[in-house]
Amino acid sequence: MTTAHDTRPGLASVPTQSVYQNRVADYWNAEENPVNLDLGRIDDLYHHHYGIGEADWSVLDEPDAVLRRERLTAELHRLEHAQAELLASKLGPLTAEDRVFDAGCGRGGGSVTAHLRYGCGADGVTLSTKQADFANEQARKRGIDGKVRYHHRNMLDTGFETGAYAASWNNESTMYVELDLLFAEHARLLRRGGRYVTITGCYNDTYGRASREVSLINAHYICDIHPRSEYFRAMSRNRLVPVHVEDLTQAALPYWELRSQADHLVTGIEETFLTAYRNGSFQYLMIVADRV
Ligand code: SAH
Ligand code: GPP
Ligand code: MG
Repeated sequence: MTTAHDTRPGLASVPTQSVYQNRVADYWNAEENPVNLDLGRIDDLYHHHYGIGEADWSVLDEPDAVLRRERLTAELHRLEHAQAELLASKLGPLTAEDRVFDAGCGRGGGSVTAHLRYGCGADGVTLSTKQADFANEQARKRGIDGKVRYHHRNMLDTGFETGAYAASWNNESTMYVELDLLFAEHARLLRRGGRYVTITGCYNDTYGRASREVSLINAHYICDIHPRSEYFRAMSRNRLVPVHVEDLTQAALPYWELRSQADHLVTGIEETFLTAYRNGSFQYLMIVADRV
């Protein structure tokens, strides 16, 4: 038996998962895309999100085929890491005594990024046992497993201690859950004055309902992208007050343009993202909020 507040890895009792959540777990337990593993191997920061910022297009002109592949891989990783740093920069100021909560942590790169920046402790949760084990092994290799821990748990019902966290985030993981349940759990975990950040893809309800491209992205990842308006409605119902909102759609385009040229890394979803961003039906959005 373990207690509901036990935050040590491997000891959590995981609540019964829904059929949908089992399917999401299966996806992440099986996932081994080179676009994620080859990038992560460069510096052992494994990200499952996209990149932002201007790209170094000169990598495409590299005449040596092997070097061209390497440079493309490194450039995509640089852009993905820039996204992680942008999110982490909005969590603080934080001290080494603070704890942060990484909701839908993937292979763990986001929590490592936050820890390296602030020295803070971190708890990440994922539905995938394989991801949690992988991320804990990475933390052990870095010698930060005393501060950064990953758990096989549901982010809607973590069992972690109420008010124990100075900051929390979802980096491209909100599209797997009901926002009211998600924000209720963040509001419970965050102390008053705590900071919440999300970077996410949402559909633009100026355009109407979800476009064909948004539906294709949902099918590809087994997720359910929310409309932009729903974020603000659900936050205001759950004591989360936005202090900064930034549309990162334009900043996301170079990453997808470059990725679509990387024959050794493409997964087939690249053109769909480019079309969705360009036709305005889909937005890459960052929301920073205070827990009041
Ligand atoms: N935030 C990470 C990973 C994003 S991928 C990064 O930026 O690298 C989406 C992640 O959400 C996966 O790890 C998946 O397991 C997780 N996830 C989806 N639904 C979840 C749920 N209900 N509880 C916990 N994790 C969940
Ligand atoms: C990123 O993960 C993708 C998601 C978490 C789901 C959808 C996100 C949206 C913004 C809609 P990844 O890095 O594993 O994807 P890929 O394998 O395509 O690089
Ligand atoms: Mg990826």
